Amino acid sequence: MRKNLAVKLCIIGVLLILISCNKTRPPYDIDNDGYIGESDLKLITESFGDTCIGCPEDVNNDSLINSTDFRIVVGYFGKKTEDIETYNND
Ligand SMILES: [Ca+2]
Ligand SMILES: [Ca+2]
Repeated sequence: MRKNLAVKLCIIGVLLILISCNKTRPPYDIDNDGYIGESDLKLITESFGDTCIGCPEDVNNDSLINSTDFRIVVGYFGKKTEDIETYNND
């Protein structure tokens, strides 16, 4: 009986982990603080002109940190990530 309960709790735990792992921050919340603001723009400015694969400052994922990334973040400036939309890893 206890073994069945443990198995059920384990399955529920795995499902909760899978659901929570499928949601990620929006790419324009660079510092992942839940808010699109000055700190995100500052991070882009500090890396402006750099080439980088997988860097959070490369918002549009083209391996270059430039004005395109800056404009995308400016477009969401002042918003909370929870108010924008939910992103999936798919
Ligand atoms: Ca932020
Ligand atoms: Ca870019």
